[in-house]
Amino acid sequence: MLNFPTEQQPTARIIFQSHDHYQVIFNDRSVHQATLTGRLQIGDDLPVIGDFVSGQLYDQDKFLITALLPRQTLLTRSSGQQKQVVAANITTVFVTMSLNADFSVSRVERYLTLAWDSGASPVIVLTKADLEPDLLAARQLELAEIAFGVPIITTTNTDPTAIKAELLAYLTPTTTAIFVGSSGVGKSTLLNIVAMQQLQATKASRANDGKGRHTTTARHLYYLANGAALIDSPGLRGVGVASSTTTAATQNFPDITELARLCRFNDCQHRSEPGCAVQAAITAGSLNPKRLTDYHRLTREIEYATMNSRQITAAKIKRMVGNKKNLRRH
Ligand SMILES: Nc1nc2c(ncn2[C@@H]2O[C@H](COP(=O)(O)OP(=O)(O)OP(=O)(O)O)[C@@H](O)[C@H]2O)c(=O)[nH]1
Ligand SMILES: [Mg+2]
Ligand SMILES: [Zn+2]
Repeated sequence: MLNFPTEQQPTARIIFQSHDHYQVIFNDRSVHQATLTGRLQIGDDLPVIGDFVSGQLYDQDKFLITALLPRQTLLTRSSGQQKQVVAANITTVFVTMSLNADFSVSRVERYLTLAWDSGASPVIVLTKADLEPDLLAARQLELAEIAFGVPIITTTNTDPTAIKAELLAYLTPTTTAIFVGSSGVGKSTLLNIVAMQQLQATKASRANDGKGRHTTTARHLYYLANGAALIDSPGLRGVGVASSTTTAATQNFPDITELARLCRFNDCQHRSEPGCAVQAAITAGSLNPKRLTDYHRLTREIEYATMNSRQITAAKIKRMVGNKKNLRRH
């Protein structure tokens, strides 16, 4: 039996969604195709993967979703100006990154922000440790500097026993975890290992640049034997941190917003990201650095205004240490 909320009506959990086609799982682990009632279809809050819903069975095995049950957490990301809902009721976010081509501390930081913002707890998973054994210690250290108590797990697919032990420590019967990270880092590989069956296809990365092939194309939630739920997701192209800062920033800093369109990353924070057009303009003397300082102050204030106290403390510590790290570099 799964840990479902009890309701008057039958309760189910969304394990897959593609446009208006849903799949749900019942407490007895039976899986059904599902659709939304008209009222839900036109509402603001569309059910997403991980949501608990109530409704009715019809036609023997089809499920009509009539209500969305309250969410404990909501994982979102921003894509350009838009906020996208990734999944609901996530308790643990496995921020997955490979030790080789994909390694980026700033990307991990962005994922950690997404996870904290959602109300879930992050765990950093450093994969493919076998590929660059000489780099392992240095990379673990780099991550430890920004992790702040967030656990860091290191995995290699040649040691499934260790992977199971490490990941299952975070996969209790009340957990709903999700793998996030770039394509090809080994998310589906990890899922298959902890589930001890070939649930998801995996594919070798491209030989020339080591980039993934976007093998997984949709999110899918699986229940493990112990009752933990685990979502595999496609590699995300960019990690946008959704926030209400965008509008305010656009209004007050048209010069920076204009330049930002030329930054390499569309979620560039204009701090030390490579290919940052705002930093380049400052270096070239065409933008007064004070503009950027003011811009950062504004975005930080808005961020704080929307954070809870735990997040504010975490953000302050991160900022303090970020500064120290920069000092050391100079
Ligand atoms: N050497 C090595 N290869 C690994 C490891 N983990 C996964 N791989 C390989 O990396 C490739 C990509 O793995 P996937 O699990 O498909 O990656 P993914 O993150 O699910 O990729 P998308 O579905 O595209 O987002 C496969 O060929 C895996 O066998 C590891 O620890 N070491
Ligand atoms: Mg995959
Ligand atoms: Zn930038």
